[in-house]
Amino acid sequence: MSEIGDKTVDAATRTMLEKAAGEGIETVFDRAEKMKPCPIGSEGSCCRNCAMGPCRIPAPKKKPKDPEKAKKRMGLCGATAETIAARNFARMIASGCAAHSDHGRGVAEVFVAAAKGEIPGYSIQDEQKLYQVAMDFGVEIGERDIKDIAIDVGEKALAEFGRQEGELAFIKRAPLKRQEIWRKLNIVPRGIDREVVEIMHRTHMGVDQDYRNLMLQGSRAALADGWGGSMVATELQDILFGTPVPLVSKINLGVLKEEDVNLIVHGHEPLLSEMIAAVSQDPEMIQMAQSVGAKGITVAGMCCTANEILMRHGFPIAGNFLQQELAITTGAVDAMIVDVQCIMENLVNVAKCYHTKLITTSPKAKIDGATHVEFDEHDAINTAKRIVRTAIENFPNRTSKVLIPDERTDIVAGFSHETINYLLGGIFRASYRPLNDNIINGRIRGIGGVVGCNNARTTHDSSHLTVVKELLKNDVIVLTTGCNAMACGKAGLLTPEAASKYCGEGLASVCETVGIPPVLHMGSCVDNSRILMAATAVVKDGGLGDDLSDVPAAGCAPEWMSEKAISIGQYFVASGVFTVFGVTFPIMGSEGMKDLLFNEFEETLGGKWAFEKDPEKMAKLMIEHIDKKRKALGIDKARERVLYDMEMRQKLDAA
Ligand code: SF4
Ligand code: MSK
Repeated sequence: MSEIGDKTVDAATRTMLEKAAGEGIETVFDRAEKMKPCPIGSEGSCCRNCAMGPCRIPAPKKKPKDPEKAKKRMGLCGATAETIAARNFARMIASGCAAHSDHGRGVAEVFVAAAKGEIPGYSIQDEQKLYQVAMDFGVEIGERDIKDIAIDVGEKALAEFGRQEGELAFIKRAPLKRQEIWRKLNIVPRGIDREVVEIMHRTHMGVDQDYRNLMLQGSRAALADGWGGSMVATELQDILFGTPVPLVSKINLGVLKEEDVNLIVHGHEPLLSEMIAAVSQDPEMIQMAQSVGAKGITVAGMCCTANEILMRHGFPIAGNFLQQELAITTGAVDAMIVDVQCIMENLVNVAKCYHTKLITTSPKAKIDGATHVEFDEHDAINTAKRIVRTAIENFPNRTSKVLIPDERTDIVAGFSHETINYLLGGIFRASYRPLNDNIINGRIRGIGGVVGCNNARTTHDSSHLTVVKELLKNDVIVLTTGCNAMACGKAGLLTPEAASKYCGEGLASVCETVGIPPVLHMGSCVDNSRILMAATAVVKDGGLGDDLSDVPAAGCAPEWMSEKAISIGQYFVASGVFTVFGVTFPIMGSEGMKDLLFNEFEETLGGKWAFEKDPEKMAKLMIEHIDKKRKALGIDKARERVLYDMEMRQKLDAA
């Protein structure tokens, strides 16, 4: 058995692992020791797409001298290692795209109903963004009533899912050169659902058996995620709940309070959690909590639901993906409310060992043994009240000894790409110009997008922090989302003070001047679309090339685990971004796929993948790529800043 210190670098997680061990609670950390991953499946070499299989064609231990011989490895139908790995990879993209996009569809449905005034509790919060999105969708604005504009925007957004022909509307947000690349390769998504369905068709037994062709469709579906479903989710959520602006909050299990009724909202969608957050502050609810002996009500988030209510309202975060079982182990969680994605089924077993009510809320995501309170958006406030009441009534049932770790760290979050615009350029001249100028003059070396999950196969949060700290030291500003953002938050990297402590001189000076943290928390997994928009704004502001692939930038998911991460990675690569993944990579059994993803893609898509387990090397790869792009732009040597004195000015005037 490995030491607790090898399992996580987070002190609160260590404390809770000790408590869990002492109380006989099994967690994902224990199961990761007992059950090793299947070596054939993890390299993408297992096909079970028909009943003649599963066919397993593990990669040869040594690189074959004759590559033609390697191609002879095949399943019963003759499917090669390339075809099998590509089909599996494409299906991961389809699943990831479907998850993000179904989230987006749910938001769009609520948006239309809210615009029509059919559901109390939801209303338009950001009119400015509504107009912006209306223009993207070609919705007439003129003198029209805001309600009518919103209905049209919602219906246009919904139509993007079932669209059969043409191009998704947000594709036109990308730099023109990027759009041309996509059109030339015929990978512009036609409709979000269509691209997912086509992957499922093409990967059925005996259909598309050319790995390059499969990966073109994989790219099209991934783009349908990043520039489609995810972007729809982010934009409509911003209009409904408000576009994030910087705010302060706290993170880690220490945000729970022993004397309060504690609710944890976990999963991904803000539709219900927004209501729970609002209802928890209702004086009637607080009074009810006090009537059962509690001091008040604490609502904290977990995984990306946490990011959603943090970004817009500053609600605290209890932890990231690998901390979900441990939150219940505190004995202080009166209800954990889950919706969709990244919810471990074992929560139900851990909850049974304590008094915690595990409440599922989505008809799409039930757990055997949990309490199901179906979320009805038409009656959202009452659903939220019912759930908060359940938690309050459960408060007196606490059985075990409560132990809440003392760790809670200050964070600054809420960096939408619009906010970065204002912060850098000012209210009257919002622009990315100062960022571009600082990249050009070398104070900022480049941009690193570091995102993604935790993975129990690697030390919790460790790779996240190593990669980010290496980048900061080398003057690379970091944009973050998801569970990486939380790892950074817990380690104190999401505060302006982190600049002087962790950054190189150039980056520190910029962050200190603007007053921002060197790691900018941009939101949840669907909000990776904000990173696409920020990178696009950099291109459009000029001086750093005319495509996303020209920008000195790189992406990374050091501890990824979900299929959504693969979809995100592929849409970044297909958008021209060099992207490094850690832990494991599911195509390593295929030489052809390795060559395609790690090399050939750079020629066709402008971006490519890399796989590297060592976090220091991950950062090094990113920095090398950033330097390569700086060289191509002719900005590889930091320019001396020329300050004109009076004599020089006079000479210029006379010239
Ligand atoms: Fe085996 Fe081919 Fe069936 Fe896959 S599709 S399980 S490789 S026979
Ligand atoms: S929650 S997808 S573990 S980032 Fe979005 Fe974290 Fe990954 Fe889930």
